[in-house]
Amino acid sequence: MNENKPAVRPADIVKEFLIYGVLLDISPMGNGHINDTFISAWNQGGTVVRYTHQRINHHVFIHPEEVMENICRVTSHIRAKLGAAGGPDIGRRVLEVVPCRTGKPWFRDKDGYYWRTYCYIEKSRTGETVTSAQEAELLGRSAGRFQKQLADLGGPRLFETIVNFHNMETRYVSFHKALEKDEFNRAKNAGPEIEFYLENEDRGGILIRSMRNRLIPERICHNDAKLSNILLDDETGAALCVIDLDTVMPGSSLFDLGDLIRTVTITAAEDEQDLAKVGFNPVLYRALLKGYLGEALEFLTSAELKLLCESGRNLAHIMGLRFLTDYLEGDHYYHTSRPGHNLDRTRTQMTFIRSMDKQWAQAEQITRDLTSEAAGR
Ligand code: GN1
Ligand code: MG
Repeated sequence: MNENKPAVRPADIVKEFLIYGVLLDISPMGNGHINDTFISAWNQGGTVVRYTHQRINHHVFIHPEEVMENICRVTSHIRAKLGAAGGPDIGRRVLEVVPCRTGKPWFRDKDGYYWRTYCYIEKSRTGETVTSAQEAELLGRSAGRFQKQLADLGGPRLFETIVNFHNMETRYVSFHKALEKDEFNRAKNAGPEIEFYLENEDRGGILIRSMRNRLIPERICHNDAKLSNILLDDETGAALCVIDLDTVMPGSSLFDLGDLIRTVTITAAEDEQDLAKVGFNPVLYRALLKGYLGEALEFLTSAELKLLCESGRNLAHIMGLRFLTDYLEGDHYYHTSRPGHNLDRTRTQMTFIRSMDKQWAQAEQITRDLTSEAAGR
């Protein structure tokens, strides 16, 4: 968000959480588009222990308490499952929320901003691009596992932390409004992109129409299951756990698979400016899908299976549309660090879709090969 930052100091805020020891250091971290993230280090009896803190963007998440309630339910459920399975290294396989001194999982500062704290997961990293098929397969597996872990979450339906988040139809309503208004006189810089998203409008509605018509089931999903939200072990490269749980809520399994396809099988970063580097890689697609289906084939319906390939195209489509809308609206939603940043992001998504379209027959063949064992369901 491009706005004046509140005058509170992160170093004061983190002391409101139930963390022992002496604060050694706190600094900004990560490259999220929405929240502000910090990492702190504490001396706890001679050992340095680190924590992650986030200032929640309440313009995007208008009910931060509900976000945190969802996150606490989901992480407790996964932790209990990992414990019951006797899994090793549980502290690195699920996020752990640190409460604040009042016992709440969030702290509200004097400017009205909500903060939260997690134990930092050591010896881990996130990636922006994938180069090996082995890594793609592990990532696919971790997304399937995450969906499986949450399939039996009990209790009431999770809060919808952002309503209509992956609803292509309402995203198009916003796009058309932004285009009509063209408040910043930027439409002239984005002619081919605007044309592309107008041409693709009908096809883009396929997932949301399938959900509305109950052809595909509602499931708990992450809704931001992109590559950079999966934590990898520094040494082995294995996927440890899924992070950035703000949008875990009801949705479709295809939103998560699609987001992974969009970010794992692309050959460049989301904001790459040299479009010659951007494309769809079918080798990575095969590996990713193989890993995902290794976990998910047992619960996916035949209607979901038919849309696996489409989901990647669809999620690249909705992201490109959202980046373009934000560009037209003056970059008020996503963090940007250069002029035209959102337009660059729009272009990578569009180039990825075009590359996928060129290789569509092959991608569909890969999908059929890998799902054939489910034929006849
Ligand atoms: C945003 O904050 P970050 O980078 O995890 C966005 C996602 C987009 C993503 C694009 C709440 O996520 O929907 O996929 O950027 N999150 C929200 O990279 O809008
Ligand atoms: Mg996010």
